[in-house]
Amino acid sequence: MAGGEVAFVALGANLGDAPGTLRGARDSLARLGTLTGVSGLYRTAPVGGPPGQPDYLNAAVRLVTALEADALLAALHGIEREAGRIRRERWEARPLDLDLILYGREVLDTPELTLPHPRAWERAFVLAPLADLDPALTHLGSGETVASALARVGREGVTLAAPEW
Ligand code: PH2
Ligand code: MG
Ligand code: MG
Repeated sequence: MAGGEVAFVALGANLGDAPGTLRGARDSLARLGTLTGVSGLYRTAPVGGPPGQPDYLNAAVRLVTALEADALLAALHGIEREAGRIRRERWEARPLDLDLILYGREVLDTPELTLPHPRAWERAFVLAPLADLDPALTHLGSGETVASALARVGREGVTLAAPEW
């Protein structure tokens, strides 16, 4: 595609000033290319991880970027670190999580990065924001659309907090 590859990035936060952190992250992501879509902001019940975590705020963006997938991933980790993220336990509460869900039509499985994201089509907190961006987007393996995956898993625990943010 002219100007780069189309990437979908999921955003999540459940520690500190989550709305402020997510707005800052959205602005940082915009500097990595061109944002061509921003989902609504969703309040979501935590899935997995240590018990007693606060609710998350989740969103997703579509980004057209000239960065290769590995450089984009490094940039996402840099934005997470700027937001104060320290990686300790898997799925623990965090000020910011940026997950690369899709990078063009790339299929990849390395220790650093799996594309498409292996759990995205099973999680309403990813699918609801993705459905705002492109409900007809298909999974590269199964061909299932975002809309039908969301209907399959259901929207339990996921509510729209703000259409614009
Ligand atoms: N992220 C996780 C684990 N669980 N639950 C919600 N609601 N939202 C998330 O972003 C999330 C989660 C791992 O990254
Ligand atoms: Mg995640
Ligand atoms: Mg992550």
